[in-house]
Amino acid sequence: MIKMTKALTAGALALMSTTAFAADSSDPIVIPIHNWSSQIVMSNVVGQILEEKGNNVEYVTTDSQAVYESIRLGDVTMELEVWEGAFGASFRAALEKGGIVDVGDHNAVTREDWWYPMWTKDACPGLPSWEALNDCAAIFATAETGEKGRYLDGPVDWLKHGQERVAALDMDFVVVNAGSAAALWAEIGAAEADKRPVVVFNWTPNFAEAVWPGEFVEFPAWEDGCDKDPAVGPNPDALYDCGNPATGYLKKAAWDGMEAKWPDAYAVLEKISFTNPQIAQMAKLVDIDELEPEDAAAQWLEGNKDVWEAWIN
Ligand code: TMO
Repeated sequence: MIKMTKALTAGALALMSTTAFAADSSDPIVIPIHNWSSQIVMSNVVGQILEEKGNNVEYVTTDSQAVYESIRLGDVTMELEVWEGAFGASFRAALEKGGIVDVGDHNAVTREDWWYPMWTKDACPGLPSWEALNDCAAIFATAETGEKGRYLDGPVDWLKHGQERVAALDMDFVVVNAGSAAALWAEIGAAEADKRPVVVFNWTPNFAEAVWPGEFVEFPAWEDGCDKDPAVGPNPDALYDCGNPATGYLKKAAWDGMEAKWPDAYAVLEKISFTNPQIAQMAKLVDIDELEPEDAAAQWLEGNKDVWEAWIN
């Protein structure tokens, strides 16, 4: 009897290891958290979905560029918001080195660039052209920027290369980096009362589009290589003389060992796909409704069961 049980057990084990029933590792799946709201809420949404499935999840706050190196090395398991404009270069560099995989696109179109609330156009009617913006530079001048216009760029780790663009296109602007995303919203909010012209970094999908109608500045269109080859773009001697992609991707990425270690979770990650309105809603729950990210995620999951239950069954 004992012998038979042993044989059976061995047989069952052999069967398990050669079929698709391998269980996910109980080690925590490490999900990185960055410094803009949709990414923080989406990461909590996906973390809560994976916990619901029985996975262990750990969140770590990381730099949004260095994360691609951490994923490649397996220290971080996935990234849920790879924005083409801000992170395409770091993601491509990590892909070339190996250790990270492209887990596909969200059903979303993204744009990240210089942006103004619509009232700004009253003072600078030639907008959205970047040349018209530059001709209006003086209306964006502050005590801090002297004769030149002030452009409030994103936090440094988003690597928007605002300074390089100003130099490459010979613009009369001073680039100031915001300390946080909240500083961008404060700048727009402060300008709103007296409809003062402002130009700041912004993106879509985001909660901001539902609050302040506005437009992106139209720079020379992005071309592949604009960040690598000076010949690309209107200035033959400079990099970054183009706008960011106007119809950028939003990808998911993972450590290339994830599929073997957490096959079920990886299968869910492959299916996950959020849309522009869903992503804007995630940001709104934090930036307008002022929920904590984990509560925002729980609320989002509660209201969107039809969306995510299909991914886990
Ligand atoms: C990376 N971001 C969405 C803030 O531009």
